Amino acid sequence: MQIERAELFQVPLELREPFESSAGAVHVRSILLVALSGGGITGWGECVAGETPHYSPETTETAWAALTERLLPTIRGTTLTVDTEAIEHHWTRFPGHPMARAAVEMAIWDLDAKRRGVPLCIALGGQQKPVAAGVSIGLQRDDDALYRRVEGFLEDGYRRIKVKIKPRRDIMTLRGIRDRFGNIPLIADANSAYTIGDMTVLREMDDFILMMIEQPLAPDDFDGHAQLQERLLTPICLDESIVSLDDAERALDQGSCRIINIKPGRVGGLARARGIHDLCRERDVAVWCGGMHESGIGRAHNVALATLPGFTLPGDISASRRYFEKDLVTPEWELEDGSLTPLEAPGIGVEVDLPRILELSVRRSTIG
Ligand code: OSB
Ligand code: MG
Repeated sequence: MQIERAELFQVPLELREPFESSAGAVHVRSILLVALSGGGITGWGECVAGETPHYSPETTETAWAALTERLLPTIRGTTLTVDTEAIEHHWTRFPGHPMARAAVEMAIWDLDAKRRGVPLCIALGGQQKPVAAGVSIGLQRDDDALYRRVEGFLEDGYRRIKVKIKPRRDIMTLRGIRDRFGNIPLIADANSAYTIGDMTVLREMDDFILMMIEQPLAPDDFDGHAQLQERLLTPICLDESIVSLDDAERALDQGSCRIINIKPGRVGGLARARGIHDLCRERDVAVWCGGMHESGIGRAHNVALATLPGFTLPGDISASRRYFEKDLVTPEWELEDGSLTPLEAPGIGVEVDLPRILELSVRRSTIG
């Protein structure tokens, strides 16, 4: 069936609290939504590019250009489905822009699953089952503010806490959390704020029995991460470094990490994310689903992906409330027993609030 129409919306959504990492603070998410329609059905995808080129070179602006000038015009009128080979072949004409491409690819997954009448989790090869939710907490004004956040999220039932760290906002903070909250499942995410010269302080973190340290060094520093992993007891988890299946293979071959955070946006879509999952599963390496402050649409894709069997650790998949005053989907994503569960309805399962998206959109492009 043909993809008759492609639409792109830019929807600014204010975060309920600004999110600060070693890369800076985010107040408003400029969410890009892709809607692909054919035969009376619409599939939805979300682009996770940030407002600034900190986490990755892509931004809302580069993604907008890639989508409107190349990706959407060439998708419209095709009969592409999630048959991975044909799509992969299509993408070879458009190198780069993984986050923009992922938004299109996810919309195709949703469209296909809706046509077939199956939930996205099933279409991907997962199960319709709850997935354990963790929460990622940004850098706070001071440690007391952070401890209050940790306490609140533990009360909400989150199964694991992740905190952002950077040089001089690390050892004391982590010790403070351990002193107050005991043995909770805890991750420290550095977003590349350290160098191999920080070996001593990174090794001190072994005292805190973290589940993992996420992305301590620069994204391209596979050797440095391998050296560090050799001297750390704490598993290293890579996020920014893993943009492709080749990156994942290289990281595992070199011993640069023991865990991978998979984000479909970062790696160019759900099929590629699943490919990295499959590789890790073969090698007995645990993976978990990362987050990029998605709306309920991107979250639905992440939740579906996280039902694959290799996602054995809680994801950065939190309830709608954790991020936004009001989400773009109904029902909103809610925590139940520390988990989110994909709905039984076809595709992403949640209903997209189109009137609200139209009302909030600051930019819109229609092709077809
Ligand atoms: O490094 O995992 C990260 C958000 C935006 C960009 C990068 C990261 C994050 C988060 C938040 O940690 C995860 C979430 O709750 O969506
Ligand atoms: Mg990270």
